[in-house]
Amino acid sequence: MSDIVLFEHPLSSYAQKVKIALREKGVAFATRVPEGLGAPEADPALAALNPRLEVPILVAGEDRIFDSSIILEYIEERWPEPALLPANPGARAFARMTQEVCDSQYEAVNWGFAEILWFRRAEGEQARQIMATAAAQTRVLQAWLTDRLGQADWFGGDHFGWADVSVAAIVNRSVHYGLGPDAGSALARWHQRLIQRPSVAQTFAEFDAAALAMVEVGRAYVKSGRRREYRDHRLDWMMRSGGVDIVLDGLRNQTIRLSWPGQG
Ligand SMILES: N[C@@H](CCC(=O)N[C@@H](CS)C(=O)NCC(=O)O)C(=O)O
Repeated sequence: MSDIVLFEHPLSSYAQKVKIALREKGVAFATRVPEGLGAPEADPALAALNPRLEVPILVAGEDRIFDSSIILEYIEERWPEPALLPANPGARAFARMTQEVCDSQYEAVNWGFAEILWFRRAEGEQARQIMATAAAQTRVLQAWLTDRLGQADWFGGDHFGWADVSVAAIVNRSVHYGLGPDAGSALARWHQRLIQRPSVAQTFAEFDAAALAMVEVGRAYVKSGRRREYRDHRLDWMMRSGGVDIVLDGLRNQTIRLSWPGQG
């Protein structure tokens, strides 16, 4: 049994980021989906690992690390080869800025789309309008990424690296939603190269299997008393993209929780 355990969910873009990095480095690890994720009452076992009650969490011997970006830093420091971060300070900052926008602005758009598609927070015209808003914002973010990619094979230039790991699950999720980059565009060609990598192919296969199940269980998940966390960029996204009443309804009927501390 590996002493490296990743608490995760295969649909989480943050967890996928960590799995791709571990697999690129050839680090053996086990995965667990915490029982208590989204449970009506905070699960003490999960809270002991992360008071925010979020995955991913990496348990490595004595070390317990939450937050995908901090986990990525840990992985790079503990298993330096092959390096994901470039050596040059400017290039390192470039990679981290790409990660930051993917983790905040772009992830929130994908998440909002799933709140409608899988968790059925809206029906009819409102659902159509929120999904159209997400599609328009996806185009803006993909244009930003395309510009950053330029003519290079990878966001890291000649080498697959940190920025590619950070963009991977985020853009792949758009592809899954039918909102992928235009066929033949530099970003679409990057995605084609990306899915050839064994680290990525395995991670995306796990995503695909879970996404298939979600079509069936999304609505039931919310009705079963589980609460989804609305926080930071995600909450902001729902408020500015046509979902103010979704937030208020979810708080009233307890299918939504806000972030720790307070509503844990
Ligand atoms: N900043 C954190 C965000 C992690 C996060 O939001 N995880 C989501 C899954 S994608 C979660 O566990 N949510 C708990 C919930 O909805 O109850 C990271 O980068 O790891």
